[in-house]
Amino acid sequence: MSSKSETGSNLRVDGPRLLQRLAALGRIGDTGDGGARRLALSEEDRQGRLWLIAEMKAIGLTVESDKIGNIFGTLPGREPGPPIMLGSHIDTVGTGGRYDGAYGVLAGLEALAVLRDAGMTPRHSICVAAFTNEEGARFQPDMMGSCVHAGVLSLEDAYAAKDADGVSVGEAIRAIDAIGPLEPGAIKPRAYLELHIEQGPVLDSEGPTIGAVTGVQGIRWFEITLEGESNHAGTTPISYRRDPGLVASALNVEARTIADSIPDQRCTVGRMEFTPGQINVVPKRVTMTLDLRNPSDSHLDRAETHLKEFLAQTAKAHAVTYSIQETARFAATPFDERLIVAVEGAAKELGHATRRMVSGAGHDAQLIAAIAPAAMIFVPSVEGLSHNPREFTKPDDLIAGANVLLAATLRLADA
Ligand code: HGY
Ligand code: MN
Ligand code: MN
Repeated sequence: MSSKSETGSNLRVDGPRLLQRLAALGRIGDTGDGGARRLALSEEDRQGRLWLIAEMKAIGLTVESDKIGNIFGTLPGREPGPPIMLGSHIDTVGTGGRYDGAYGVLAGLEALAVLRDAGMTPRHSICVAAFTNEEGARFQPDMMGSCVHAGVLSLEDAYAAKDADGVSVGEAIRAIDAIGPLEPGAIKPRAYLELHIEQGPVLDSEGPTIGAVTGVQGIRWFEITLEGESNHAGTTPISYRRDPGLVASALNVEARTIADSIPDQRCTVGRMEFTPGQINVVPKRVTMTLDLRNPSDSHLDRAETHLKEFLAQTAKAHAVTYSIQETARFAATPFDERLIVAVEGAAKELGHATRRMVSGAGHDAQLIAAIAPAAMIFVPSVEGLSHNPREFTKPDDLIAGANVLLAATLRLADA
């Protein structure tokens, strides 16, 4: 590290500048209740992208983007070769907060701004990535941009994914002019570090401030369409009914029963839509989603098998037909031990205790781990809230996490 201060170990982020950028990005797609809504490839996402690119350029980074719209800002190193990559995402769910994703991208940006301000050129290049459609709220699968970057999803299949209105990723990405020239996966990182809010209650309720994340649990998403027969709510005897709403509701209850009976199992029915959705009509159709998660893939297999068998039996008993489409499948993913140790060492250097933990939420790091050593750093989410406008992390914790990211990055950037 050629610089005024040889190791950079005395460097700290500019806290107010980081908080100011977080607030500025949070105003893009501001939902007026403390949250933000920047659904992937929406107008708000377009504005967020343009803002981020301007911030990257203002710091003097080399800015590039690829054909799925992933954005990369790079601080060149003294030596040629693959960069250390930091990053996360700037898209949100529909009722999102201001920290999920944005924090990791902007803390990465802040780390590079600090190096720039200090006149430091790291041995290896350092790049900050903002991956397209991490959330999967509008287009499935989630982590779409990092899936394409890691080569586990083709650009064609990504472009073909459609939202609830039938708009494809290909149409939406063109509409916001977010297609870049780089081929997917063009920037192969030497290592990947992602700073993120925990989005769960562990650090907030038990401490400490810094989580050294050892991996991400497995994820499986399904979209289920159930077909019955619409009929009069008053004249149709129960024995005549073919009610998809009953089967959907029974599946939701069974999902909770399974979650309570398999260790570390989480099941969520996030959406259940009735058609025609009128008070006096037995529903014709129900579309619903199922989100299964577990740190153990074999436990996930058990939950998936059980719920599919339950669905088949219950649908048959009520003469309801159905189709089930898998929209995401990610194996439980361990992170790189050397990087986890670097995170723990960086935190210790800054006087922070750490705890090792598995991530409950999916993250881009889960995919980048397939092509490079990867790890994550967590900071507390107050009350464990996330995917909720009340998502909040204390400024001191945001700054502490960003300093740990900076210190860990400096260790890797000169290794
Ligand atoms: O669903 C997830 O865990 C992530 O927020 N996409
Ligand atoms: Mn996220
Ligand atoms: Mn999220």
